[in-house]
Amino acid sequence: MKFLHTADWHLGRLFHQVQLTDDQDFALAELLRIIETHRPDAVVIAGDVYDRAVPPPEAVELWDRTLCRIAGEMEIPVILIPGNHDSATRLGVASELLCDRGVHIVSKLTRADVPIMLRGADGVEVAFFGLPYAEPPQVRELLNDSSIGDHDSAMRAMCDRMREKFRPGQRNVLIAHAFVVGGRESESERPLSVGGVGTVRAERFHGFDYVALGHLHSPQQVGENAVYSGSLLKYSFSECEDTKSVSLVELSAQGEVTRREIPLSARRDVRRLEGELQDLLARSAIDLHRDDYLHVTLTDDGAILNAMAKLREGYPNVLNLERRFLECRDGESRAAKRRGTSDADLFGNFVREVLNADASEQELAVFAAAVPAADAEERA
Ligand SMILES: [Mn+2]
Repeated sequence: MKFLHTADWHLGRLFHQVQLTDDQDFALAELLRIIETHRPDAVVIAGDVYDRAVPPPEAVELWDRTLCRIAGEMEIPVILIPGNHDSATRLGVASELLCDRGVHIVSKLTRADVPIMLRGADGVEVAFFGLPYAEPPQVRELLNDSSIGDHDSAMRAMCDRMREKFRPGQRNVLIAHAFVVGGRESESERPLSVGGVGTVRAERFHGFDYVALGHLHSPQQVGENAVYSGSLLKYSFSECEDTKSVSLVELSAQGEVTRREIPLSARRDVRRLEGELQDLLARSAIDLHRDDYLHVTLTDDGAILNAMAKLREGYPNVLNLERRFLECRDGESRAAKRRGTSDADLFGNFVREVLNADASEQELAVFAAAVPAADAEERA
């Protein structure tokens, strides 16, 4: 049995006010090519198809188109669960009809212990258990078990129920959306619990041959055969160093797991740049990827008027701008550099920077008159 594991598409996401639908379309087109090339027996999506409970129409259209390509045209079964960003009810519309067409949306907790049985081209039969994301009280109510108070105890109870359905010699895969202890976080994940830990322990998954996880956006393994495929795109600047990928998993009749990460490329990368404005603008002229989404740290001293607008002349998609005033440059501290510079000179430099002209006699006089009052106020 060969299946493709992906998660955290977050369709409809805004990144610093930029609508990412075109970027997601680009990445999904590549995902479709990967599926066509490798012809897996199933595609597993471990939650957060959408970024919001009520996604924008473009996001729904992209989901519709992608799902029809995989399950319709390519006739490859798709198994998915809602994550904490999805509305289980909305994502699960018509799920009982769609399973006849190879689209298995496990959106109801009551269906979590009913495995989806699929047979691979190699004849290996696998039970896929989908666990839709749920808050601990929902699990407590479903199981009528007052000992369930957090995500960890809810996961333990749900996995226990699934294990009761294991058949001898059967291979079992769990699909879940959770924060496993020890996993590395990114800035683009929404915490699963307010004021609590929200984590689950990897040993809750014992007995499963593979656990296809969603939630954490960096691809990573967190337990024996418990894996985060990672998100479709970099959704924060904390993910600059990530290589986004999907996992191609092969599960043998004996339960041996072989996994390959297949990298996904992006229409625009998410990067950090640092330097002085003029240097960065000079570099932008020869930067083939000047359309990337950028976080820029400017290290210039002094004021820069309209720094963002100036930067965007070279790099149109600067999304975040930060100023860093270096304490020590050229072996000389700023304070030392400034020492001996009078208030009037500082003001003159500022006016020159902002207006591109020297301060007039009159302006200097107004400034000189205002300084003693400001000094007195500061001392008071
Ligand atoms: Mn997510």
